[in-house]
Amino acid sequence: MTGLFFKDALLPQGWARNVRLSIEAGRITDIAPDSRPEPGDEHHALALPGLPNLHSHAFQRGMAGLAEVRGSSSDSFWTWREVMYRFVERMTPDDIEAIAAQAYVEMLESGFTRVGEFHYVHHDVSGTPYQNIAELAVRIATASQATGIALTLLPVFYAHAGFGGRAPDAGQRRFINDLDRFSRLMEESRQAVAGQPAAIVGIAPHSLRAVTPDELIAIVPLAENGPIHIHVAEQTREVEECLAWSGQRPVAWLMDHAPIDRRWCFIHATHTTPDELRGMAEAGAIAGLCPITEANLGDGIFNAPEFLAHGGRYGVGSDSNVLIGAADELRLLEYSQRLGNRARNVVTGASVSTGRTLFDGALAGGAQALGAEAGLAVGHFADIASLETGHIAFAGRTHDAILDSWIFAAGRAAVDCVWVGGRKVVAGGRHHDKDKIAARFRQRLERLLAA
Ligand code: NGQ
Ligand code: ZN
Repeated sequence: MTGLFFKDALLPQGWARNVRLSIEAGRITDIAPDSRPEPGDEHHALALPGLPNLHSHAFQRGMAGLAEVRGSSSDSFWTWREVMYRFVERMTPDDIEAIAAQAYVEMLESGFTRVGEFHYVHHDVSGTPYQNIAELAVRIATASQATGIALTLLPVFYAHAGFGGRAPDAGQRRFINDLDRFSRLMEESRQAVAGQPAAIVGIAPHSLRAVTPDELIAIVPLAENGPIHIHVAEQTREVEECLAWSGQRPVAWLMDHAPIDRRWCFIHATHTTPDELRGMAEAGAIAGLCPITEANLGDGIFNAPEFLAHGGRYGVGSDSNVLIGAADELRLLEYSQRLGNRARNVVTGASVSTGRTLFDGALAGGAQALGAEAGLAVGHFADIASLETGHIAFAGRTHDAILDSWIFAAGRAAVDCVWVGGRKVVAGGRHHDKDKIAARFRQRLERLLAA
């Protein structure tokens, strides 16, 4: 049994003082506010629940900063994708494992405790399955286990290059499966995480560009009770192509043709109509927002005011991992709304802290999207981030003002310790295996980029 004692903690019912958490076998077995520390307890200042990162392509951490040169004409999401495909062509399983571990260390150090890995690079460089068809899922699982981040693995079904079942491009050969091979991949992916008690498996049809309607309906049962994630309406070109193909916009098409419910997470949902947003909100689907990547790729701005007016739920994801940070995603979510709406305190309600609203929203929505529990409660995994209350940004602040100051004025540097499933993986802002994982990442990248 481990005892953790916090001077302040954010519990589901709100802030509490002098909170003693008891942890057994990775789970919280008791929460005692207004208590005293017991001998042997670890003492910390302020506990937050760890945040879920609902959307990651871990391997893309390796190309962060390598797509920031404009081509001869104008650059776009689609030219970025060409650069990304060229990077995918070279990675070995060891590269992918090393890059994923580095990304997961950075997530943990920033206060994320679970990652939704939208995992779509499946095959070798020639497009041939590895001997274990889920070899690269095994590598993702190994990286999550080694770093300690809890994993929601979302094996991706990818079969086509565009609407109407267009044949895949050469650059997509490492992603492609038919239905048979995908169901084997799902079985082996479940095996890959079998040793991790907190792991959850869902599925991810990559996008409406990559699956046909029949394929989409056929794979839904493979999720069993797990989450279902799909990229949707990130780019206006996708909306135009979907309209040309079906007469409907992508979110509207999904609402009409797929069994959308609370298990679903719509990644991006950037280009939507008010009706589409109302449909998503009423179905209980999560909007999976990835503000840093959406800014980096020039996607556009999510219509948060409309979605929130219908009670829509959202979470945040680090997606391309060009920059990894829990506070950073929440900050840019709010800032993009301020810029787009020329207003302040947008993703919030009246007279409440915006930081608190963003945090609570991303915690609940992210947990729902990853099939996980939200918050510090008895029976839940002990997934906790503590803040360094001595950080200058927190001078004179308490409670919600600390959250606001963390998100808007401090960021990663103010994260102190992180526990996942009761295991302390970050102390003093540093992951316990940071140096070794960083050295391996550096070595793999030097080799990859020299080739
Ligand atoms: C991906 N990433 O699968 O990595 C996508 C780009 C696509 C983002 N959408 C590829 N951010 O959508 O075709
Ligand atoms: Zn994505």
